[in-house]
Formats: sequence, structure tokens, C-alpha cells
Amino acid sequence: MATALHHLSDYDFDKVPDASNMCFGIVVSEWNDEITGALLSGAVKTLELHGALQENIHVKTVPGSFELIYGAQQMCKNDGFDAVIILGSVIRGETPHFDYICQGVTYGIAHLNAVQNIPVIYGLLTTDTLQQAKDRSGGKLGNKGDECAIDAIKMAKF
Ligand code: DLZ
Repeated sequence: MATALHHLSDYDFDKVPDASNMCFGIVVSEWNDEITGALLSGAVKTLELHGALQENIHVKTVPGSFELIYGAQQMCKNDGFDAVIILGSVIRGETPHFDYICQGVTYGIAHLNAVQNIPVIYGLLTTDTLQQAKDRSGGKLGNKGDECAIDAIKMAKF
């Protein structure tokens, strides 16, 4: 529930709520599984670090990123979940396919956020190269899966 504004200093922007009473769904794509597996490890590890119980983290795979939309929609129908995370990796090839998939997934997940009753956290890596994806899935630029887990905890029970 929203609270009335008192002082800006009352807000702790870095605070991550305790996740021990929260339940999460994660949909992860099998395409580029070296990357999506690392995203998944990061997300699960971070959820658990903040108190989420293993039995309250439900993971399902889909063949490719385009299927993340349907997978997330199905998970939103499960009223036990407080938030859903999608994890995928699209790497630019030599055809416009990359743009269509990225746009499709982005619009699809945005739409779910507008019409469903729980937040869907967007963990789609869209990179030009495999190395850029590695850098963002546990490499030198961190792990997008970790970030998505924090976002899911912050948005759960919003
Ligand atoms: C077809 C395709 C291609 C070319 N590239 C990727 C990719 O880089 N990452 C990904 O997650 N999925 C890719 N796909 C598969 C599509 O997402 C989708 O699974 C198929 O088009 C079937 O709907």
C-alpha cells in the first residue's frame, strides 16, 4: 500500500525487502543456454540470498525468447506467485530476425505488465555478440539475473 509522503530522507532507495514470504515464477529460454543458465543461477542465488525459500521459486523453460511471453502469461495465471521473471538471450545475427524477436518480446512483456495483476520482470539480454552476453551474465559487467531478482523482490506485493 502506498504511504503518504513525509520527508524524502525517509526513503531508502537501496533497501531490498525480505523475500522469505514471497513466491516467484521464472521462465527461462533454452536458446543460448550457456547465457540463460548463468542468468538463472544468478537470479535464484539472489532470491535465496534475500530470504526466498527454494520451494517458493518455480522455474519453467521455453524453447526460445519469443516463447517467454506465453510462458510468463501462463505463470501470471497462477495466483500463488508474487512476481514473474523472464530470462532470455538474443544475439544479433545477420538477418532482421533479431529485431523482430527483441521487439516482439519487449512489447509482449510490456503488455503483460499492463494487463496482468503481478509484475513481470524483463530479463532479456539483447546483444550484438556472444561476448557481450557473457559480460552481462556473470562476467565483467555483472549478472542481469541478479538484477532481475532484486527487481522482482522490490515489485512483489507492490
Ligand atoms: C529463431 C531464433 C533466433 C534466430 N535467434 C534466437 C536468439 O538469439 N535467442 C532466442 O532466445 N531465440 C532465438 N530464436 C528462437 C525464437 O525465439 C523462437 O523460439 C522461434 O522463432 C519459435 O517461435
